[in-house]
Amino acid sequence: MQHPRSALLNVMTAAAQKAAKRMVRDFGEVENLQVSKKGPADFVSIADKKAEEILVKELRKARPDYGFVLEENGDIPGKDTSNTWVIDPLDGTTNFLHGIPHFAISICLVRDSEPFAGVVYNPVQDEMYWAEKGQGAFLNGRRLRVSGRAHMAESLFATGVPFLGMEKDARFLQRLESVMKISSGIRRFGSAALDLAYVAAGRYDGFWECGLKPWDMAAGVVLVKEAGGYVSDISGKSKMLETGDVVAANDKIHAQLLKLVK
Ligand code: 2AM
Ligand code: CA
Repeated sequence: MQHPRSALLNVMTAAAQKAAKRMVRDFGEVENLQVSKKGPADFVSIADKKAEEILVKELRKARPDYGFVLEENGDIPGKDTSNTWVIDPLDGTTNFLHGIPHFAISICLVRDSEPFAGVVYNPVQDEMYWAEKGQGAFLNGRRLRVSGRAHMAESLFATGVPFLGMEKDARFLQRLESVMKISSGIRRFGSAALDLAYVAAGRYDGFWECGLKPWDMAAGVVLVKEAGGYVSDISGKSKMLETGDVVAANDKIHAQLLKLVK
């Protein structure tokens, strides 16, 4: 039996599914463009914008007064100032661009400055993650719970490797070294939204990344919290969306991970 989903989450998952249809078709096209001289970059940026348009159209139909914070088109204020959609139409763009099937649509409803409901959808694997404050986190209808691992030595982590000079490389390398020395391994899959969803699903025991944008992480933050995990910024506070830094883990590992990356 599927767990009943709120009207709000139905709106969000339906919008994600609609945008995904075209995105999957476009992804098929990208694979053909790899060998072309110009490469698929322009094509991908059009696919990205189109997905965002579909999401805005669908969400606006259902909730006409809510505003938007968009990766591609910036901020669109709404009449209702306490509800804002924070959207990344394509998280994992570099993967998409290179024909690697690991990317997602990320939609978050931020209510009164707090991530309230989140949807992360990986259309290639047809994995739909959703969560709403106080209602739990789910993957395709199955209830999610963060992992129960309590020791760093058995824990698997995800992170983001700085690109194009973002974040001080030295600081990143220190963090990487301190975690890799005592953990079971570190992955870099290239989609912060999916990294957080994987923490919620208990696949990763923890994840940290610095220099993110609100749309990379807002939906994933709801997923991790509703799956019983902890999320903070790099100094242990709750200013993830403002600082762009996120440390997410199961309830037993979070404090240990935070100590290493602080
Ligand atoms: P994006 O795919 O929407 O750009 C991975 O480190 C995270 O950083 C992803 O959520 C990714 O979101 C973001 N990011 C932004 N610019 C990036 C880049 N040039 N290379 C890799 N990731 C990037
Ligand atoms: Ca992103």
